[in-house]
Amino acid sequence: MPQFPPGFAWGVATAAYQIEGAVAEDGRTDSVWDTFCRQPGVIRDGQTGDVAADHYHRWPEDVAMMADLGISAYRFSVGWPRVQPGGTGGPNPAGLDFYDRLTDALLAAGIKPMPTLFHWDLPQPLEDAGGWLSRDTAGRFADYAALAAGRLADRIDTWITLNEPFIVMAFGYALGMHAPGKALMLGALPTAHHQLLGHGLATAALRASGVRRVMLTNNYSPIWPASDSPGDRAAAAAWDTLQNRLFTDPVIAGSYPDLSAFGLDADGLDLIKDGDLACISVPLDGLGVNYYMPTRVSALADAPLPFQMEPIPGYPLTAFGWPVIPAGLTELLVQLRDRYGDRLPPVYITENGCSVADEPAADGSIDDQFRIDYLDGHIRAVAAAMAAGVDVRGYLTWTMMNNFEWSEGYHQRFGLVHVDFETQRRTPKSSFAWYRGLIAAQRNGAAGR
Ligand code: IFM
Repeated sequence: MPQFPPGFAWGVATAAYQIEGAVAEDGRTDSVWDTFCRQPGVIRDGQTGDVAADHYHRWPEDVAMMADLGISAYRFSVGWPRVQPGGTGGPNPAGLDFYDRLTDALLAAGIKPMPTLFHWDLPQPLEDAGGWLSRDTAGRFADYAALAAGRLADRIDTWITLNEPFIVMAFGYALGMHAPGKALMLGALPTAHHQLLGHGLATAALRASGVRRVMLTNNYSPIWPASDSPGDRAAAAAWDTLQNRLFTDPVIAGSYPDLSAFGLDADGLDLIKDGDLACISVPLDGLGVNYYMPTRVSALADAPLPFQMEPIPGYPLTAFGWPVIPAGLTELLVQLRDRYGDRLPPVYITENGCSVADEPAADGSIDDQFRIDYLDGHIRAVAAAMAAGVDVRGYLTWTMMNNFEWSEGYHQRFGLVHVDFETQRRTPKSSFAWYRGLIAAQRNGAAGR
């Protein structure tokens, strides 16, 4: 393994609804995910995040494990309906207390907290008022950001506004596989602008509260055409626009990409008001990159969306069926640098990981060599991008412990730590020991020797 520069952040990432549980405690009210999970048939086996990994009660044990792992950064998300139930009005002190205690414990363990303000748990009353289809939600998000920073910015210097706004738009509002379960196809596009405006307004609110460093996290994927035909290449370019550019060009370059492949003219959309793009494109201090796999697409004639996904044969598959392609991460990072040049802020890999079936052996141990190989390959891919000149400052794996994987419930196991969801017993897997060893070797300057 190559030696990474001193100060490179090694960490793990999680999200509130996926691990906390305690959905009705201490004043927390419903988010869109609580509502969505109650609908029959939308989540595998009808599972919910009601209890999840019970992190709301077991956080001291979890922070102790993180300290044992040796990480220098922990990306978690603040639960909006915990901190500001209903999404309007004043803060819920008990909700803020939870993140206050967590922050202090992390700092005491020498771990830098990196909160994400929105990892998909929109308060239900805001969804009832239009959710991200409504411009008003952007302003509500900035108010909530100010409440959270008002309590925590004295100890936390780096904040992430949104997690994966593309997935919120695509799965939540266009296809309906995620909360709030709307299937509007291209009618979901306003959620892109409103999330980005929320990012811009929240950035201003965070900085006004004394926050020094603000980031945005997207999930990116190199897009591969299924063939060299002009149709497939155009389809790949269209998907690239939606996933890799729609949420990044406005932030980094101050303008929307060409949306003519969808019969749209972004600049002509009347939802973009004067001053919006200036607000959205205030320079970031870091770009969060989540990477799981490349995407292969072919053309689809006479359809509302001009592409369809194709399988990528010839690679190992995770338990989720996702192809393992570390070189895709190098390709992606180099592409981001080539696309945005000097305007690309320092990059942090804010998620990367895999689902592995992980039943404990008779002696209770869990050998997830598949994950070790996955992490090893992807961390080397980051090193390759850095050798090619991309400024990457950190790597945070997804995820610390098994959790609620959205529509897959508890069936996909992304954690370094196994959780028995009957007893909530935590058991570090072999990947935990491997990652601990890697971090220690990096810290000692012993990697690559
Ligand atoms: O679990 C999710 C996470 O919430 C967002 N990024 C992808 C992960 C794996 O699907």
